[in-house]
Amino acid sequence: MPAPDFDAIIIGAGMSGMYQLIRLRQLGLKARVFETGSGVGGTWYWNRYPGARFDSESYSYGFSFDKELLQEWSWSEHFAPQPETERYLNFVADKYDLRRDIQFNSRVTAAEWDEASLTWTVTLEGGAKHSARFLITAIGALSAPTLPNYPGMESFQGRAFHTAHWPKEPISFAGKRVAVIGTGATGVQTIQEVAKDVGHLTVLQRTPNWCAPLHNRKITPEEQAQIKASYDEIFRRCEETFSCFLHTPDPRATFEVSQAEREEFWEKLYNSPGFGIWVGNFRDMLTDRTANAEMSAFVANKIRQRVKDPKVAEMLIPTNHGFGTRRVPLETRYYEVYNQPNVELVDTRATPITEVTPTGLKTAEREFEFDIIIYATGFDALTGAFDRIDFRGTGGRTLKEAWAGGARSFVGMMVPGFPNMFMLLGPHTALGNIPRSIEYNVDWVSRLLGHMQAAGKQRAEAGEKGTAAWMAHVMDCARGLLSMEVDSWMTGVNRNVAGKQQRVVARYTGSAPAYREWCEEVAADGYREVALA
Ligand code: NA7
Repeated sequence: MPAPDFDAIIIGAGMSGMYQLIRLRQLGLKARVFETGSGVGGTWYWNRYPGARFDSESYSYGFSFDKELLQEWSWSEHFAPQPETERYLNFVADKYDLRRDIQFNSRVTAAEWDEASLTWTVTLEGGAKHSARFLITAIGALSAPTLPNYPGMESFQGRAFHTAHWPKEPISFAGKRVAVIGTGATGVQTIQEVAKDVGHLTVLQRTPNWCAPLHNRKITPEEQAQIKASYDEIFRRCEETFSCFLHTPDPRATFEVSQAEREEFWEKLYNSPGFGIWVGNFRDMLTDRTANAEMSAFVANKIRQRVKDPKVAEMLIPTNHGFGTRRVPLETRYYEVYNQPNVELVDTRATPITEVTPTGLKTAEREFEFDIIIYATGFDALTGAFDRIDFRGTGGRTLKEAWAGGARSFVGMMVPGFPNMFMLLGPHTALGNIPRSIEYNVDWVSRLLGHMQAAGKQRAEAGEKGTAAWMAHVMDCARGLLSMEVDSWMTGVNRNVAGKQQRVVARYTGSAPAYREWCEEVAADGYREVALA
């Protein structure tokens, strides 16, 4: 039997694929990364839309595995913009000479397991095939963009972009009539940036989201020195918190304190940088309906104070879900955009978009003319990137078949029936501050591969029993969460995708420490739940 081309194939050269490549090299494994784009960075390569930036503190987001790298790189802002992050990831690629093992402009379309040779064969668009003993998916959790299905979309004569497929050349909005469809985290960042110099902006909003101020600013030289001296502490903090951010729930329950104390706390959170208002709030804010309603009322009043036209303010206040039950977009003068005379907010729930025309689009009541249409319409999240590749495991069974009743995984990283395949950020890994989850996933997979090397094992497959126990834990964690009662990518709903209309337990909602504890027990127990041969 011919030897496979590589020890391991990694799909994707975003942060997961890059770090995994570094770790595989340390194990002495010959690896090849296939990447659709022409550069490294994944999310930070594709999402070059205006205003794209971190909502995690920059210094909590970068790679933590190399102390030298931490000292070499200086973030310029507390929440870095996309161009800087893309530069950072290219800096990392240069430092570790990663590109020699990455094949760019190479989209993986299929991956098939062969039991006789214990190899995966990966097919690229264009037909080239490559084989490896191990297959590692580093394809992202929010990486398969989705568009609406309006009639006439192809007929539009102006320029139209999905935010995740933004062109590399600069786009000018000056004097242009621009539409933004979608008001999630991406739409909000885009809108506040485009509004700065647009001719006229129309925001087409189907569901308003609860947004909160980001409070970004430049990092001063003194802060820079302080940050570089505190990296151990910063990452220790990320390891301890619920979702790996610098913020974590307050131990108090909402009604344990007086109304005055509550207001004061919320005021402080509203005026503090980052995700504290979402993940550093009272511990029952996302589980207790009354507590959540109080918090929502607090934020609704902030919106009313910031938006001059009371009718527009009411349109921007969510009525079908409470604060924090969907991903909270962080903003910088987002609400003030609606005070500009050249900005209009259209409620597409009241008057749905019926078609795109060569010159703009139509709603049930009006016709609009645009030069540019921006689709900030989100992603087929969590499983979408997997659905786009034809994975075939033992007996030729496809991953789609295996997941027909909903995604099933063992600790988010393995799937029974798919031996020697490891998922980084697969369904049911801890999410939160994503690079922290990535580093943990990569380290866990790498340790398992090291264990296999040492034990002379060739084949690893997640067992049914361990998978069932893990999935039961995933389901348990989701019980009682108000977010489970709301449609969003976090509950697996995307109305632009067939088969994604129903809410499911799409992600792991326990804490990152609890996730790691489970995974560590598996490792400490000699990977008993993984069949090694
Ligand atoms: P999201 O959060 O999924 O937001 C997508 C937005 O697009 C949301 O406002 C949708 O409205 C809207 N949308 C989607 N399809 C349509 C159609 N057909 N018509 C009108 N409006 C539509 O994606 P983002 O990119 O903002 O953020 C995803 C994550 O990436 C984010 O949480 C960060 O963690 C990074 P809806 O709410 O469904 O009514």
